[in-house]
Amino acid sequence: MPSSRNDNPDSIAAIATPLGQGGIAMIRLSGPQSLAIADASFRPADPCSKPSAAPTHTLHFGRIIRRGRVVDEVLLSVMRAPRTFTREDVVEITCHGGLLPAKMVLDTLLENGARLATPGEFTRRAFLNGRLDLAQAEAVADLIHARTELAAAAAEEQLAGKLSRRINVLRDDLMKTLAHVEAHIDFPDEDIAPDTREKLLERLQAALGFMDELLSTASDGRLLRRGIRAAIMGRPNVGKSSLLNQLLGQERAIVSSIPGTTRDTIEETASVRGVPVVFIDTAGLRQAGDEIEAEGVRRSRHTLAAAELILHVLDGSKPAGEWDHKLLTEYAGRPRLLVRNKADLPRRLRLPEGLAAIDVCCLSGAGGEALKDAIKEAVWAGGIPAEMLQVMINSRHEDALRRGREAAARVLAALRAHLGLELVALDLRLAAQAVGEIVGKTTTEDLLDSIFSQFCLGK
Ligand SMILES: Nc1nc2c(ncn2[C@@H]2O[C@H](COP(=O)(O)OP(=O)(O)OP(=O)(O)O)[C@@H](O)[C@H]2O)c(=O)[nH]1
Ligand SMILES: [Mg+2]
Repeated sequence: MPSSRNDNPDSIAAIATPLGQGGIAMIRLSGPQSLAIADASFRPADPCSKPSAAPTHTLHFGRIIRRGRVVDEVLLSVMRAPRTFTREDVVEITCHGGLLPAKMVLDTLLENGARLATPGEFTRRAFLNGRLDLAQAEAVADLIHARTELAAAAAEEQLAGKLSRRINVLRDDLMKTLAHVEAHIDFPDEDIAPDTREKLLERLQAALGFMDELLSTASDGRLLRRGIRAAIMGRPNVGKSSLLNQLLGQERAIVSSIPGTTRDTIEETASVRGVPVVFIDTAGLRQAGDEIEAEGVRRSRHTLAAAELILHVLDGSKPAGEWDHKLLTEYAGRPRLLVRNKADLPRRLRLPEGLAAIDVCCLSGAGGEALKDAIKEAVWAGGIPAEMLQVMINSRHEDALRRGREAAARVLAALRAHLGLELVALDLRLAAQAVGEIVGKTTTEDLLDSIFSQFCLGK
């Protein structure tokens, strides 16, 4: 069970759609007074369909009235507990888009007794009321922030409870072992029978193996959630901005035959075989001609230092110059791909022994797909099997699992060495607790605050 429950909650309201102009906006209201607050704010077109008298999961047309004046024409939906996102009475009001109508509807609800929701508070209530566990609640945020279809698919699996189910099995297993060990503590004369000990060891071994399997998904999970940063680097005029545009499939950066065109860094995200990649176009590296270019070069260096992958672009139609060699040596130790551009022109570039490049032509787009494969291969060798997608853990899960694994490994060693069972029980309890944190069986207010504060308002 979650550690804190909402025994007498107030009713909360927030605008759930992004702020700005749009076709419609939606205001969400949740809590025990939702229907009463809706009654006070809403005048139904059909006088019989007062929200508090309406059946659950029904939609009503009418007006929001504030201090006797019409605020907006709206559609209001009534959803009664417990079949709602928060498991409380929920009212959703759809009004005309644009900041003002939505804000005035919200103000009306606040004046009639609702409190403004904090970020993620609806999802927090869904968690506290047992509608979602903690891993599922995090999946809601992952889904909202997903930048590729693959990331969204992973979030959907987590939301559906695939990870949670396995974590619960693991925790139950540890608890069963604990019960066994504790039973023997109560009868201090008897040691654990050899065959029982064998069984316990086997079960623990399996639990450790499973934890390792989950832990191995952490780096891919991180990749899917936040993607990687790939900086496009090279001498001026080699076609860096052209390459950025080609990878994005849009004319994002200015391309010109004048060396030193790009002054500032430009970044944009694209999906490369399912991985979100933030491509960063940088100013060409050379002895800067003026103050602005010097600042551009400084920014390029800064970006390059932080990038997880470097796409080093070279002009295939020109012999390698001093700067090419300089950059080839300078970034030799970093994860990088060499991209030989201008494949449509006669090749004059000779690469130093042992270096291989991918040939592309940014004018025709030739070589683009091979480059994307190489990028994917560089960051994500092997790809992600479908069953792994179901249990892609995040860094919080990783931390909890590591602690759980350490404790379980101590248990294994202690059992093998016939050490005292009290100590074994203590570590088993620690392991089960750490694993339980993932789904929120054990939580603290601070942990919940840190998770839900990352959500948007109205979610
Ligand atoms: N023939 C040929 N020209 C290309 C190709 N790719 C880019 N160019 C040309 O090369 C010139 C420089 O391209 P940019 O993309 O602006 O080069 P850059 O590396 O961003 O240059 P800076 O921003 O000045 O550092 C432009 O005139 C492009 O049209 C290519 O594949 N073949
Ligand atoms: Mg450029």
